[in-house]
Amino acid sequence: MKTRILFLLFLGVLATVHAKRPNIVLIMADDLGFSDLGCYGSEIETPNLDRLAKDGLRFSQFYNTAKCHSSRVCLLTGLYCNQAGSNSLSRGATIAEVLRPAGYSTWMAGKWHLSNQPTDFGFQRYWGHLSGACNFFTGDNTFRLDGRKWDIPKTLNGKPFYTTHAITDFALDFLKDGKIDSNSDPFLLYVAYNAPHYPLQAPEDAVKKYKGRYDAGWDQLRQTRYAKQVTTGLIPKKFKLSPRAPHVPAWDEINDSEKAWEARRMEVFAAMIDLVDQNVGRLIDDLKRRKVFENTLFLFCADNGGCPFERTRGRNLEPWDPKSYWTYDASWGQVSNTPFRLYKQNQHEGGISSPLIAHWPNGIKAKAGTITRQPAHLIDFMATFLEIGQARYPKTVGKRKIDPLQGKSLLPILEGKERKGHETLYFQFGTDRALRKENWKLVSAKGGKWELYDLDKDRTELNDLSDKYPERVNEMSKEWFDIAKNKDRVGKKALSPARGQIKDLSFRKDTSSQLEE
Ligand SMILES: [Ca+2]
Repeated sequence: MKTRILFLLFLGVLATVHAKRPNIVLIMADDLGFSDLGCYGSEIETPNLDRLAKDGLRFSQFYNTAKCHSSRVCLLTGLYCNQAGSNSLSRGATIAEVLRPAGYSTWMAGKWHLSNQPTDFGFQRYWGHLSGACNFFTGDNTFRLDGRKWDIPKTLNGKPFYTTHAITDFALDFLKDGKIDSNSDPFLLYVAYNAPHYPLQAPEDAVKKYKGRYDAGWDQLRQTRYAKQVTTGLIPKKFKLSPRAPHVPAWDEINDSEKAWEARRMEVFAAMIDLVDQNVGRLIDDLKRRKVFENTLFLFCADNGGCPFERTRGRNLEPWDPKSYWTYDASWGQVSNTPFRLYKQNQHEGGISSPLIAHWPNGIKAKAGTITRQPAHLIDFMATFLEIGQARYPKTVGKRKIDPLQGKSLLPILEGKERKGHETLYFQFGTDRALRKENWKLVSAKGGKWELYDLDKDRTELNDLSDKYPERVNEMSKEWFDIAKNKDRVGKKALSPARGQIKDLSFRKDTSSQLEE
C-alpha cells in the first residue's frame, strides 16, 4: 500500500514537472541587421519587440552564421552547418525531432530553405515556402501546407496576400487547431519570416508611414543609431563606431535624384520590419488570450546581418507593385549593422551579430530589461530546448547517425547567472572564416589575410593586432583549420589557405538606367 502511495506521489511529481514545461515560440527574421530593432538602436517602430526586451532579456553578443541556410541548420540542429550535413541535415536531429517524442506539438510557419520539407524533419504541421526568397505578394511554386503544394490566392483571410501576414495567419491557425490553452501539452512554434529579405516589397500604407524619414541619409543615421546603442547601454562607449566603408560614398556627395531613390528603398526596408513587429504583436495577443503567454519562452533573432548585394530590377515600379524588385545595398546594409563592419556572408561582427530577445515570465529570473554580454550562438537553442523541454538528444534519427551536440544551454543566462561559455566559437561561410576564443577573434574575409581583434576592447574590429601577435594568429588559425576539416567537414575549397591581402570588397552598382524601362 505504502509503495503504491509513493508511486502515485511520484507520478504526481512527474505530472507537475511536466506541466511546468514551457511552450517555445522561436522567431527568426531574414537579413535583419544588429541595429534594426528599436531596442537595438533603430528608429524603425518595433513596439512589440521592444516591450519583450523591456520585460525580458537582450543579448549583446549573440551570433548567427552570416547566411540564410547555414543559420537555419544551426538553429534547428545545435550543430555547425556542415557538421549537421548542411541542407540535407544528414548528421543532425532537428529541435522538432527531439521535442516531439518528449510530448511537444511541433509546428512551423515561414521560410525553410533546406532539403525536403519541415514535415520530413519532425514538424507535425507546416505552412510556408521552401525557397530562400520569393515575391511577397505573389509567392512562388514552393509553398506547402502540411506537406502538400499550396497555391497563392489573391487574398487570404480578407486581406491581400502578403507573406509576412500569411505566415502569422497560419501560425495562429496552428494554435487554434491545437486548441492551445493553459492545460494543453506544450508546443514548439518556429516562425521564420522572410522579411526584410529582398525583394523590398510592402503594402503602400506601410511604406508611406516612413515617408521622408531617411532623407538625412546613411551617415547621419549610423551616428544616431550608435548614439542610441551607447545611451541604452547596449554598446559600451569604448567600442568606437566603425567608419563609413570605403566602397560607400558619403551621403553629401551623391546627387539629389540618387538621394531620393536611396531614401525610398530604406523606407520600404523599414516598413517590412515594422510589419514583422506588428505580426509579432498578433502572436503575443493570441498567446495572452489563450492564457499561455506567461509560460512561453519567446525568442526573436535574425539569420544574418544587413545584405550588401545590389540586385534591383524594376526600379521604375512602386514597391507595392508585385512586379517590382528592389534591394538596398552596402550603404544601408552598413546602417543595419551599426556599429560593426561588413555584411551578410562575412564573418566580421557586422555579418554574424544578431539581436536576441528572450521573454518568459515564468522562467527568466534575470532582472527585467537586462542586457547580457555573455556570448551565445544559434547552436545553443537545441541545448536550451533539451533542458527546458526535458527531452533527449538522440544518437540516431531514422537512418541518420547524429553528430554529438555542439551547443550549450542558455538557461543559466536566462536565470541571471554566468554560464560556462564556449571555449571556442567557429564560423565559416564560403571563404569567410572566423574563430572566437574568449576575447580574441581571428577573422578573414573572402580568403584574405587573417585579422586579429581583442573584442573586449575593440568589438567593432578597427585595430588589427595580427602583426603584434603572430603566434596567436598561428595557433588560432591552426585550430580553425582543425575544426573546419575534422569537425565541420567542409569541402576542399573552403580549406584553401588564407592569402596575404584583403581582397577589395565592392558592392555598389548604378541602376539608374532602369528608370527608362
Ligand atoms: Ca538571410
